[in-house]
Amino acid sequence: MSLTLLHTADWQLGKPFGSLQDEAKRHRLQDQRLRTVRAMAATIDQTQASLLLVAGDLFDSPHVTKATISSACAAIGSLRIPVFVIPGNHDHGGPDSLWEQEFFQREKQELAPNLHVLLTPTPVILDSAILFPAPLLRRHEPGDPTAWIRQALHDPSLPDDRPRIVLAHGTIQGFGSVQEEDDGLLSVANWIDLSSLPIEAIDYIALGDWHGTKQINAKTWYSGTHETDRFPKGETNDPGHVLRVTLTRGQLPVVEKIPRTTCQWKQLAFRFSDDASLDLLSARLDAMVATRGDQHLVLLSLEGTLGLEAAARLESLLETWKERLVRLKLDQRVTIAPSEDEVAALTRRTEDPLISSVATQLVAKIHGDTEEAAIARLALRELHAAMA
Ligand SMILES: [Mn+2]
Repeated sequence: MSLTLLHTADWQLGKPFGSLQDEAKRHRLQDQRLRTVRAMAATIDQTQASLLLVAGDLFDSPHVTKATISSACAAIGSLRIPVFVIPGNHDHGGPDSLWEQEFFQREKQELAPNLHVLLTPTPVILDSAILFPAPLLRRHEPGDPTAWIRQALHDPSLPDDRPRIVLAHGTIQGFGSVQEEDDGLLSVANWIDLSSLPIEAIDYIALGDWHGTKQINAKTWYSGTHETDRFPKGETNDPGHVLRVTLTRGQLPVVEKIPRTTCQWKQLAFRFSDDASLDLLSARLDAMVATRGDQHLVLLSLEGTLGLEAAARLESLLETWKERLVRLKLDQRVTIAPSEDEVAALTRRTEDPLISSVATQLVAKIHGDTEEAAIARLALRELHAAMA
């Protein structure tokens, strides 16, 4: 028998996005994570998936608000297929965890009867598959949470006609998340030792924790987060998808990446070659974002030199984009270098001897790498803008 499922992880619902100052924009990002869960209904229709797996970190923290729990349950309930979840390091299980709390239990029952939280390392036998969950019951699990599966796979009482799926959350690189223990020894937390799993007895390993979508081997994938939540970390990190996985017992999985993210976290590096290149930057941003500033976050790195007039125009351009975008993160390394004409216009103002005198003193200080020189350049830019 063959099974089509969706594999996703790291929703981190309730993520605070504390680095954003504007409250409405923070809510925009928080809300989008939830909307993207609801939008999976369309993916389920298109793919005819009959199961959804969330490989950990559904919530951002074990202490999310009750409102976050309610909206998560409502969104999951709207999906109308069984949703199987393991707790990850952000929303780990264990005594008194959010999963055990009465409020969560009640909301799950009323809003999301299709939600199944797997808190025990034991096989889950479904009509269409067998799940081998590796829930995290504390934030840093010192042992390999999948260790129990090595034996369990060989249990002769398990039906052998349906695909076997491992569901786990953590790192597969031993050096990836080294923790210092109380006794000063270093150990690796939440380390999934893939090489110890009998891969020939498994049909698919659904992993969570790494936010980019990543294939590890023919049967093992990180789905990545459904809704991108950080600026790009290298070319190989590619978040914002859900995976459509088609499984037949004993055959290699067929996996398709389906783009799902709404928010676009983009990076743009730009070097000003002359004052006219400011228009080029403006055009680049327009082309990248168009009228969808409410969906874009841009990490903008600026280098090069600009004259006083162009530097002031850059300031007003950045002011605009700061408002338009959900977030403008700036890496500003532009040097202000007044042109000869600009210097002359400020220092030879016979009608304003005071302005000329101040400008002359500032011009004398603008050269070099010191903080004083940088302040003098900014002061000159402001003086120039005031005289315009
Ligand atoms: Mn995680």
